[in-house]
Amino acid sequence: MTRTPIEETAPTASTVTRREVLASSGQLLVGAALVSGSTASAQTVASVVSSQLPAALPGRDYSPVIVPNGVKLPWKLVGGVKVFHLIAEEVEHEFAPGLRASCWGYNGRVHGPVIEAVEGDQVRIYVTNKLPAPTTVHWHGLLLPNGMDGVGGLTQKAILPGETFQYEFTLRQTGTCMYHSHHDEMTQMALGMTGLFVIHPRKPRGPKVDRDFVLMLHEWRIDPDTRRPDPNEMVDFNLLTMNAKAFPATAPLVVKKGERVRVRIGNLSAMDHHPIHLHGYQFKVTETDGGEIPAQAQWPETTVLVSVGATRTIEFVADAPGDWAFHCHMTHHVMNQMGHGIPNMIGVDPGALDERVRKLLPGYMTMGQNGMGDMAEMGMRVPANSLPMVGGRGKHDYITMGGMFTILKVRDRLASYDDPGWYENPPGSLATLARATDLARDGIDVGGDRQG
Ligand SMILES: [Cu+2]
Repeated sequence: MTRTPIEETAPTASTVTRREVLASSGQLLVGAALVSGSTASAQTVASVVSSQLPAALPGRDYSPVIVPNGVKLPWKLVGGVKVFHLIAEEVEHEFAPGLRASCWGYNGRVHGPVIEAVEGDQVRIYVTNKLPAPTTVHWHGLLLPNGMDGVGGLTQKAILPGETFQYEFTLRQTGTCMYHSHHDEMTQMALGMTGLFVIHPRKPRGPKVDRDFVLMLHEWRIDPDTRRPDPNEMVDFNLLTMNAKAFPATAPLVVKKGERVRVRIGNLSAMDHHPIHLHGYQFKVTETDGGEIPAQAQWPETTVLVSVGATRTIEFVADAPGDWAFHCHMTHHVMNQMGHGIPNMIGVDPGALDERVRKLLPGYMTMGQNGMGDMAEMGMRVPANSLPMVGGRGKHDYITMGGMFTILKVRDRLASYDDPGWYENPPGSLATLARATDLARDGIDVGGDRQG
């Protein structure tokens, strides 16, 4: 379940012929001529001309990113141009076992497959609309000609159902960008029509990164026992996801000790910014969607706020083995569907109420007097097609978080990057019940409570 599928149809280096390189250069020169009109600055022209480069290849020119729970969009090389094909369509998506919904996405995925390319590449992206409604695709954060920007009505006609549009531009930047529908935005993004667009530098810069993960954040309103995300919701989201999965369905980020880790995080939620917190580490914020942050300006953090419509990239060296929580710090964002908008029962003593109600409603039980934590564990029945309010079973106990939560798993040794299971805490490094002898030695009075 946690295996990371990677679709890569990269051609081998030998398939790039001199003819293709020359053809590519020729097209780029045409591109440069087109932008050298009155509105293009000399700088723009210079950067386009300087980007006449053959298509860069994975493994040789860059290390591909890892997409937990996701895939990458396949491409092929035609005349030196990287050709992609996005298909906007209805997608039956599973957020976690127990909850499926009818979403809108791309190429059978929610969110769409990650587009991965390299600075200087020329890309041609076909977009076929198999939805019942018009759509467009906006390339969010990319520097490109205005008519390629994908804003319905403003920069192009909408792509009608059944039509295929063609976008083409040269990548003149590096970093983590996104793509999303820019037609009936509220509906189409709420239904899932977003994706990440990663652009590697032409020449690797800075310390070599060993594990380069991408995560797209999103929020949804899906009422229990319904199958359609509600795009009209503007406040009360009940499903929070990383790469469109809610914990416990989020795949862990598996890393070997000592490896340098990068996590690129994008947020195209409707209304909420997400402060993403990593346990056990200090990381540096190395990029925004505006590009690289110079090393001397990078800021140490343990929580990075990823606002709506933005990406943030963090890096750290994984020097501390363990199972480290990595999650949104908004507490309602680590809950699943059933944990929101219910009456406040904290501290309520139901007295004989349960017994009396059970005469009318067999099996009734007043719940929530001590919070939500114990509710998940008791395995209460939930409505059809819904998730319980909180997480899943961990190594030591129940994990009382769900939603926008995953685990960074750092190990001394790894046979593969598949889920290595739970961390074995070395002796003496696990919080446990305090010993009576230690309490006595340190003069800690716990009142009448018994302690083992
Ligand atoms: Cu959040």
